[in-house]
Amino acid sequence: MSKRKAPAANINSSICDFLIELADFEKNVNRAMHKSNAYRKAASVIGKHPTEIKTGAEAKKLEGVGVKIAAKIDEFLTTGTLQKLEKIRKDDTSQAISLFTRITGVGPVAAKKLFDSGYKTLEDLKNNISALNHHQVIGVKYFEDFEKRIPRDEMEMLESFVLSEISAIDKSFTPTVCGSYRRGAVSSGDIDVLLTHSSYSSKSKKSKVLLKSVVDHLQEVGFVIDTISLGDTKFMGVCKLKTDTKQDKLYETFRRIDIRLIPCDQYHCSLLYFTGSDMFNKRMRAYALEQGFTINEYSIRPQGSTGIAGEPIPVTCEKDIFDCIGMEYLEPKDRSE
Ligand code: DCP
Ligand code: MG
Ligand code: MN
Repeated sequence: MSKRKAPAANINSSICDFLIELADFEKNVNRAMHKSNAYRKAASVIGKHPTEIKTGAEAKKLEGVGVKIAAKIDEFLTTGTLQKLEKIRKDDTSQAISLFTRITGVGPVAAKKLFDSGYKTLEDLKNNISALNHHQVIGVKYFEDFEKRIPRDEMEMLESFVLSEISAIDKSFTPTVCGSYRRGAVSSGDIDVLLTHSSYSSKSKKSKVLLKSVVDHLQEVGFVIDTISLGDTKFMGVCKLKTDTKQDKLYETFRRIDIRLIPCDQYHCSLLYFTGSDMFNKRMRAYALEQGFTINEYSIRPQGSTGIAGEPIPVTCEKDIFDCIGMEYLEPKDRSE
């Protein structure tokens, strides 16, 4: 295997920062997804550019940077700031709506609704939880904790705890921590656990109790603290490690945990999906379609000329899925985009 060089430091990070701030504004406040994606795309291309960009015209040569973004880059490079951003940062409405979208369970539409109903601050929401659904109540309750990234060493402790507790229930469970952690990230936003059971396949009856038995156990041992939602195959909740007396380490922060129960014959496609990143998944799925295959979180299927997908293709590992569509295999750590 070829050794990959560590990614170079982003020499144009100040340009990327303002483009991402604009992307977030367009998405969260204006709900203008096209504009938001355009800013995000430009930020991604510029972030990979190896030399310092000194003019808008220079940026415009890159794919995904158009006239308007080039003009903003010129303004930023000559004045050191952007009028548009200065205005957004001073605008109370934009600031309140942006803040609300940081709450789990609150998207741009709900944020705008809450703002229009007269709520302007987190305090307002905490004092009026009847305006929120259950997911949003949890989001407000743990707002500060959920904003904190989970350092990798804590992710390792969380992984070993969850794995040993689940194997204590039933050795036939296979739990895998996916998401950014499996990609080797130095910190993660939450814990994503993929769960299969050898007796559970897509041909067997849906199990109402399998996932619940795991969640119940994790609750009984004091690890799962709150539930956002629990269905037959998907759990979203809140957890916290107990104090680690051996290492004299205190875990005080509540963390978001997702658990997905997957039929064992769909394990590899789910592992691929749940490992991400979301950008990588989009890219791989688009590539698969070009090659005549449909990939989703359950299966890979040939895409017939009629537009109807065929039967799932059996796979024995993630690499089989890459091979199937003729894409070079990428290790999880190389799947950030
Ligand atoms: N996923 C996806 N598309 C989405 C959301 C999720 O493909 N819209 C997949 C890829 C993600 C995985 O699910 O890697 C887990 O979702 P997370 O939101 O937990 O994302 P990450 O674990 O990658 O990042 P973070 O560290 O922020 O949790
Ligand atoms: Mg995650
Ligand atoms: Mn997640």
